[in-house]
Amino acid sequence: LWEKCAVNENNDKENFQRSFVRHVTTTLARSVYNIDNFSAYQATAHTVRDQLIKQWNETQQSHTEADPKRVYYLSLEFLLGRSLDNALLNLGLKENFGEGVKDLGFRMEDVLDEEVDAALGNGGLGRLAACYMDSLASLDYPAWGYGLRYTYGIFQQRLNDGYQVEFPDYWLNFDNPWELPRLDVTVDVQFGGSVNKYTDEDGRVRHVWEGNDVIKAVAYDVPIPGYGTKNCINIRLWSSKPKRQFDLGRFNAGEYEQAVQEQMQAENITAVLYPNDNHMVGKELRLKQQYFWVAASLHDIVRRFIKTGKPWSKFPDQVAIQLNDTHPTLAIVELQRILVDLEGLKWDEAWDIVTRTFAFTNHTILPEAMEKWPVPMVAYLLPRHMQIIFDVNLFFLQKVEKLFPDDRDLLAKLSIIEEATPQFVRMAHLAIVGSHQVNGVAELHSNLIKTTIFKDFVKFYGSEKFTNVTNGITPRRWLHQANPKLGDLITEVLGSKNWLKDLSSLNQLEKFADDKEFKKQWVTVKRSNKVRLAEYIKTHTGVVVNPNALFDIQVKRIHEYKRQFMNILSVIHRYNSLKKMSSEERCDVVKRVIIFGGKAAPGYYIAKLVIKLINSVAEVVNKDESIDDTLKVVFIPDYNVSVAEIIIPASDISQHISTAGTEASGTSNMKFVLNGGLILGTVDGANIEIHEEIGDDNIFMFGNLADQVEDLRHAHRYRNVPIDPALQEVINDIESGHFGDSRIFSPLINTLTIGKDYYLISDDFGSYLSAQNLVDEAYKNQDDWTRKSILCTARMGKFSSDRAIKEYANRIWNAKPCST
Ligand code: 26M
Repeated sequence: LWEKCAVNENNDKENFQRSFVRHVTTTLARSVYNIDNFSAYQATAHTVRDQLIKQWNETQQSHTEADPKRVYYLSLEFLLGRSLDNALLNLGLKENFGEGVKDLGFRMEDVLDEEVDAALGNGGLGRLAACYMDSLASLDYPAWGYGLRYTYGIFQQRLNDGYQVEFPDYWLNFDNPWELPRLDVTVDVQFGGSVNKYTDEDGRVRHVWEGNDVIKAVAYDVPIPGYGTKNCINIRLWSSKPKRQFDLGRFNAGEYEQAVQEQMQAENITAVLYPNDNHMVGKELRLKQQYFWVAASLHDIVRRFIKTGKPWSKFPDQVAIQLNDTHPTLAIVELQRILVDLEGLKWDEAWDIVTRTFAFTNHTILPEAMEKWPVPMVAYLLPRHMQIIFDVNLFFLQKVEKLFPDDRDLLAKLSIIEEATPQFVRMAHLAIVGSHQVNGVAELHSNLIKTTIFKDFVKFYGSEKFTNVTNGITPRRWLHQANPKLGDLITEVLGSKNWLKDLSSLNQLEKFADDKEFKKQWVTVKRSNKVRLAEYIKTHTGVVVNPNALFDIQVKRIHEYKRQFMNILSVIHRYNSLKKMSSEERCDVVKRVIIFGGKAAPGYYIAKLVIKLINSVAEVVNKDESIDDTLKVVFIPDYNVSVAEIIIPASDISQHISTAGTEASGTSNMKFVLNGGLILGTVDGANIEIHEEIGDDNIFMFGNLADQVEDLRHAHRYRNVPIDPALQEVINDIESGHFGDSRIFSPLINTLTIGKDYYLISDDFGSYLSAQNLVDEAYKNQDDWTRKSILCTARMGKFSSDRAIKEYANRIWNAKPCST
């Protein structure tokens, strides 16, 4: 009967329109004669949603039947961006639905533009999680993501007098068609209280944790459709709600107001995403978020496993859990607690299951980003977990001692507990000890963690526990969707869309790198993307830029290690050089538009000053008519995934100029090159592997190498290293008040002097300027530049997130695809 009732509609234009109208009249309760772009968006989204739900159901049912090993990706951030265009393209509905929308009197671009971003992430780490979900779905892996459904995503950035101001991102204001509330899927999560001991019937001492605060986790499922497959996977996001059970005693005692207050506290837990990127803040609420999420997710995972009726010993054969950085490390402790306290397994047996289940990805070696939590805070919120952590540490250190009997230093260095006052739990140490594999995110980074922050663990475990999986990006969003014209051109010349499933087949473009006609088309596409960006810049900043100029772009979170400061200092240098030239000399200069974008963490004072400096420089340069439009400087506000989709396809050059050894990988570098943009970059992160793939001729690399950084810093600290003369001139220029009251910028300038130039801007400045000159020279030869641009795209196959996910599946998870 169920099957007979199921409507079998195909997705042609007419069926789309029927569904559209039905959603307008019923879901939206509006008249079809009176709908705006936003309603058209909602009606289209709901039609796509219906389709997603069907495929989601089929996929999940088939996975339940086949019962393969599952992969769970635990990430506190999923930076998904918009969903409609992505779903239309992945499901193959774009054409029919596009025509359907057009017939009804709307432009698809306008409809798509109504959607607000799902911005539940800060930057690289969160966007990586989103790309990985796209690949997991597209490659038919039986995988789920687990995260939090923040009421407020990453803040919206606006500019006031050149300063960043933050506004709350209340993204759920107008309904979210991309989530399926599962009000029946809930988990009670406890906090605080105490631990009681008892002896069980086998005579073993057992522990019971009695929390004094219980909060309800409610599941919201976000379907993630694969490209070119029926497979549709799930991201389960938890939202915190108060328990409906009231404490009658309290109400009788007249504590109504306080009781309501406490209920409201419950909703606080998932209220807001912490806006720090690569920086740890030790806020208690953040730790509560972490446990809330981990407890709900593990309960869900364990519940699903128990339903299969398999014995606990089979758990690691059925379940792989990937920890996206240390944020979910408590999951290790929670699983041990479930197995030992609740399921009654012996400690060693449980610990073996735990360590065979988890694997951990490290995303940074910056010391300020390393998570550590005060022991008193953990003990107060999670008393039983603190005991388990101490026991895990004890047994671990006993093993260390056995292998290295007289090395007390080594014990202190490896310990999960930092012996300070108060003590701290080092989450990375716990994550390493509780996992079977630890990986970095690019070759250099994976080598660095083995020789620096985790070197003592290599000594104990051997180096096999540590591996590399170079990051990747999804070509579906970052080429097909963001750059439809280039996507079409590639499809046309390669004769199929196969490259979207096998990115290495882009190498067939190489043979067109000298094809006149093809190059002309390539240039036309790039130019139209630059026009699109120029229009965006005009509307959002008021600055008019010339699409024939070289577009030079640095967009990423603002951080000292990423050195946007060095970039703007070099812009001042360029400006001063241009001013010194005669107008005849300026005729031969390559025109440049230098574009910045990115958010600073709200409490990151120096990063916010960098934004102010960029805007102050932009103001002076852009209104200076004496330089004949040879230079424009733009700061695009509120950089996010949707804005990235407009910016990235329009670059000639993008900058990835972190101090060597500091940027674990970078992923926007891959997006730019995939779209035929060249890189100006340091020998850092994935730049190195991109260089290896695309060759010397197609990238501009400069600066000191990672292995020189320590010595250079030492020199700055203990010797009087003179500042690079060109840099000194620029500093003098700022201090002369050329860009407004220079006192504003002293704390920033001081990082170069009093601050000992920790990020080595002075050391790299000379080679940076030389590399910039090479860029100008190369751009003068437009024909050769186009050749380079084509070869860049052609050689990016390695950086598909499909390749990365296959590596995780084969080398870390031991998971196989399972198609529906
Ligand atoms: C930690 C504690 C408290 C609050 C916030 C945090 C926190 C949040 C995000 C710490 C780090 C966070 O992200 C780090 C990150 O994005 N790392 C980047 O990861 C990318 C994907 O692997 C890499 O490409 C980047 O190089 C790396 O900087």
